Amino acid sequence: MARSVQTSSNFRDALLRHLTYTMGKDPEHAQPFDWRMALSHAIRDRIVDTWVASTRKTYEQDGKRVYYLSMEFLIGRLLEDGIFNLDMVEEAKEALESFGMDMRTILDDEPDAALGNGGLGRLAACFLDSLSTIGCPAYGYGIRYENGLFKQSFVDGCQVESPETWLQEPHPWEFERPEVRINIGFGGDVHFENGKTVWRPAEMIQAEAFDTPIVGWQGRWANTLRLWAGRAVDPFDLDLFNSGDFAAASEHEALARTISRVLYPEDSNEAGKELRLKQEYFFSAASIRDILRRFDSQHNDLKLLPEKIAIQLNDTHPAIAGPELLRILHDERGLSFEEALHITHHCMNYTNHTLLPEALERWDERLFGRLLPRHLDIINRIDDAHYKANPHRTLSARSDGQVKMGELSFIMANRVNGVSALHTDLMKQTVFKELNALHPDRIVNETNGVTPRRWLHSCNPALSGLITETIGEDWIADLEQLEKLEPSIEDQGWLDRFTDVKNANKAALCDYVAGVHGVNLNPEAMFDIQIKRMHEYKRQHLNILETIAHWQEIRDNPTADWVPRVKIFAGKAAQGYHFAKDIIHLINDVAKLVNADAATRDVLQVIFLPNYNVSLAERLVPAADLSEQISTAGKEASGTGNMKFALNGAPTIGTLDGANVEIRDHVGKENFFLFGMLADEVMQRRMMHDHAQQAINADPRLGRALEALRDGTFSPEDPGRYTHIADNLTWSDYFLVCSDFTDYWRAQREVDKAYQDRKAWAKMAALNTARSGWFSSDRTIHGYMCDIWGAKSLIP
Ligand code: 26M
Repeated sequence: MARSVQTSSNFRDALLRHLTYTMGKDPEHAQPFDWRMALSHAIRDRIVDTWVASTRKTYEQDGKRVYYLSMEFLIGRLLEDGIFNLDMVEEAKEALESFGMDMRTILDDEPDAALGNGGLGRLAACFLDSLSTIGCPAYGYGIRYENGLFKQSFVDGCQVESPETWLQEPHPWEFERPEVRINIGFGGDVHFENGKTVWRPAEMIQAEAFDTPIVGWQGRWANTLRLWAGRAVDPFDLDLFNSGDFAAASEHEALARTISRVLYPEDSNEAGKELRLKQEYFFSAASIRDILRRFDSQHNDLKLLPEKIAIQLNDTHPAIAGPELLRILHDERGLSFEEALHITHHCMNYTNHTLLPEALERWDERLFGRLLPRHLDIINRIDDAHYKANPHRTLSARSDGQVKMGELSFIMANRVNGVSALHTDLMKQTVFKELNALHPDRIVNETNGVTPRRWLHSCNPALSGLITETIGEDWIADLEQLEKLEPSIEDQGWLDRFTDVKNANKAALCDYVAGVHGVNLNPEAMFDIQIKRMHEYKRQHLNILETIAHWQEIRDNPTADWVPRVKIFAGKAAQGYHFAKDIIHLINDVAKLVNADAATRDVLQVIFLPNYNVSLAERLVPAADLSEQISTAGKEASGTGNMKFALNGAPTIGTLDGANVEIRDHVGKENFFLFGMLADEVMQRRMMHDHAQQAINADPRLGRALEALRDGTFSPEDPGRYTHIADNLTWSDYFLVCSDFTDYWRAQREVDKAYQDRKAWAKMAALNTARSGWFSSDRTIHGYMCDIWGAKSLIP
């Protein structure tokens, strides 16, 4: 692709030009914000060169295009990403320094684009990076939320949410496309006119496109992320305005804009939110229109559709795209229902990201029918057609007065995939058991991955440098080359440098935590990190209970040879998820007491860092010694944080859940601290009515830790604060915290022992890096291209 070769002085000129003419500032008076904007525009110019060339080539070659539909794209910051992908780190740094500016300060000024909740949204962002690196012609479609995921802060140790406002300052990465506006209908009724079915919506909202170029490694290719924003079709009611009712005149616009106002926080407790369903249809329908418009500009035979496009549904959130495509082909384009269904089926694919029953999307059919009456008819007909071909009652997309988005997606899709080997097996055995029996070839596995550009090269420049010095730089786009590091791991000198890198990353994290939170962490201690959304199945409470028991044991015998640890937590809880919020409060209360305890503070510190997001993860992952991946087996579909830690040289303490299974297979069982029940043992154990009490009776350490929750040790001002957590664990414990506690304790003591032998530990850590190459999202995307999409790279 066109890569303009320019000297640093040219880049310095470009920077100054944008500072002057885009920002209207004199370097003498420019603030970090002005420099960031100038730098972003200068970098963006380079990206646009590639972007235009890629788009042109996509049209010329007319290969298959991939459309990734996702409610969430958790992309984080874009400036650093752009600089690294264009290989312009030194140029950018020098240019800024020539004006007396420090690049780190400028990069850290950028707010995160937090347009996602967690793993699902971050996966979509890694996939965009890999699609562009590979050169697969692809478009991401989603929603341009004005407010991303809420900001988290702590007041007296409790989570407090506040709105996130990333768009309050200008966002330099997007291009508004006022010419791409699509009207989306809601409600109304369905008529028959001249033998045709016509849906007459009662309400219209306009979707306006905003495009962000996503550039791949070395700027060889760039794809488009197109996000839709809500606008009023008729932005201003002139009659009302002329009559003097100014507020009512603009009400229209305000209402339409609410559709893209806020990202719903992942919240399985809250059912049936109408605005959520409207958001889902809004962006799915706009995307389908846009896809068809692009297809029509190059083709005139709808039968070619499955050959020219592949649509990937990122979970069931965009599932309504299936019936929408079918509706347009049948109602508007005049294909027979059967033909429309056939074509739709061969374009659609669906990724499942969770087996948790409470997270499977279902809509009340009255709400659904009120909002999307024609789609409800179509879903009935899809069900009928499926039923006729395969008579079976329990499989329908509509039953019990509900529309079941998982079943609908499965029935519509040509391929359905899970996100790790274990998860895919469990899908076949549980939620999709009967559908899988009917369509045994439909379910495939595509184990998740992470982009090595962001999650090693850019977040851990010191390790990236050491790796490149050792094996050359080809690993960045071909991560399995990391295995070439293995011989060096036998070399003590090399291993010492690997350890130096880790120590420097830990020191940098200590500086950050001291500067921002005023807490001094012990850089000599093992950094033991659990960062992810707060959820009972992820078992942050197992971690803190073990921490409590450990603290109690240290107090019993303060002079023993304890291995110093810093326990680091971060993660957000959904606003309505009270139990998860109470666990945050507990961890903060434990931290307060333990960090103040003179008898233990040299060997044990606990900290919960607020407002976990992508950029905080980029600081924490390179500094970790130990990665906590301790979900109840069978519950974590894959996990992707687990991969980031392994790649950055932090061994895992974990259960055989999700992709942990495959990580352990790759890094070797001697380099992974395994504990806990297996997925089938979990199901067995749960049948025992007194599983928790048995576990408590068998392990005095567990009993004593629970007792400390009950007696107010951590909340003397409010002694009853954590009784309900202790009670929950004693009397119900659905996620089997108690039953796994003893084995977790054992594994933690093995970690201590292993960490004492620093040379052996360094080797284990380095082997984790060397053997994690398979977990690149490039490998995952190649899998999708070959098994699901039938798409090809356009980079020669
Ligand atoms: C639901 C209703 C209303 C609002 C939001 C939601 C919702 C949003 C996101 C529900 C679930 C959502 O995400 C599920 C998710 O993130 N799953 C994770 O997907 C990752 C990528 O495949 C896996 O690695 C994780 O194991 C899995 O938990």
